Amino acid sequence: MIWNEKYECMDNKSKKGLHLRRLKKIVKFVYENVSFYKKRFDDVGVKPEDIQELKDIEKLPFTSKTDLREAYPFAMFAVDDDEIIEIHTSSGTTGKPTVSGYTEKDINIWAEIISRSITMAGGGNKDIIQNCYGYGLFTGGFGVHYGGIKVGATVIPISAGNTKRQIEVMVDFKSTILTCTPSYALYLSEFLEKEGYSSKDINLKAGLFGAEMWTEEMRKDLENRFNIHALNIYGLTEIMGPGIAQECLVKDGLHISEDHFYPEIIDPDTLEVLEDGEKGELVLTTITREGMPIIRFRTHDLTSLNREKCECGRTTVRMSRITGRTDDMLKIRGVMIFPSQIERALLKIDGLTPNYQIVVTREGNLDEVEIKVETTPKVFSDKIKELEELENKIAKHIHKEINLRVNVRLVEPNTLPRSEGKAVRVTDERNLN
Ligand code: DLL
Repeated sequence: MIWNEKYECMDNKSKKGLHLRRLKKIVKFVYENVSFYKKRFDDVGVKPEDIQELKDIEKLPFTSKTDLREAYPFAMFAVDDDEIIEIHTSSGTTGKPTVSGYTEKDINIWAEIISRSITMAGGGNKDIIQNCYGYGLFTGGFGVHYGGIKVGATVIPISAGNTKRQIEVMVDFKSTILTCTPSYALYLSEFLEKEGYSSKDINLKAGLFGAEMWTEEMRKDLENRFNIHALNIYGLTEIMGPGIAQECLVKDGLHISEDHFYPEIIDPDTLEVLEDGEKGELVLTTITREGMPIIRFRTHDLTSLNREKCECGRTTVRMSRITGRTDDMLKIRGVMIFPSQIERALLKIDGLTPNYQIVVTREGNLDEVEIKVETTPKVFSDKIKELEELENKIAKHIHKEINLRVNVRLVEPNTLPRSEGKAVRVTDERNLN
């Protein structure tokens, strides 16, 4: 099932035509309506008329998170304040949050792209969506809500937290689709087990998991625990929220709704645009948004693009699973490592759970990495010697897989903190400034 065949199955030529028309229009629109963009374009000497072919997008300057912060709260809006009907913000853990404003048309587009996401997961009007993304300024809750309503599903707006209640609702209301972060899904599955339920007692068929990095290994784990299709949903506040890209049941990359968002991949150091298939930083341009159109936003998320037609029949460009962010990369004793590489290596070992934490410290001039990871109850041993042997075995395995020497500390099941939203996996205690 495809939600919107017209736009999800376009041939290449029509797609390029659509992109160029929409790009020209949005560039003119921001030039005339957002003083930030007028100044930016004037500074580099580009006028809207200079966009004659798609490649001309490369003439336009990038927009960064700092630019959006400086525009706090509303200076990036392209329409009068009274046309803005909803506002969301990023979590803003460092500094001011970035604000995202939506007109009615923008909210309709958001509902449209999430309708596509739900359809990609095999969902429709018969489904009961347990939406545990947070409702509020975070985009997760409302975004999924609008899409769920548009496909005619029943949405349970339970939001994040109160895990006991989540389990009750999942069992009693027979939820069929679960939407939350992958780390919270893991916690929910543990809680289910603790309450004495198995996957047979629930009615879930799919999960739309996103808002944080996760791996194929984690997918397998979640699919086994719930007996569902665990699918990846991607998005970010600055561009719109969840639903910018979504995996279908083929599970081979996330389809970008490219009739609304134009993606590019750049080398984060040279800022050059890379070829399809090459891995780099995702840059997104909103080509239909009214309230707060964004030109060439540097997401800092690392991925690559694949334009081949998918087995599902959709022709939309697919991005690979995000493997990290340019600012997530850890440099340890000179070696570049992403937390996702550690997660993948860990989850290849039987008896470990995806509950882990990476702690980086510096002793003298030497970086040390400790990985705390929970074992399954069966594996956890009271015998110190046995535990130590296992820890050494895991450390050797990680060294072999990713060439990084680490100290492993196995901890008892259910002792690391759980998260209801985005999990914090890394604590970097080095003072690197
Ligand atoms: O996390 C929007 C969202 C809500 C996406 C619900 C999916 C589901 P922000 O809080 O602005 O928005 O965070 C955006 O989260 O730049 C990525 O680094 C990360 N992220 C989002 N989805 C994924 C994913 C929402 N599927 C930032 N895989 C992005 C990896 C993701 N990272």
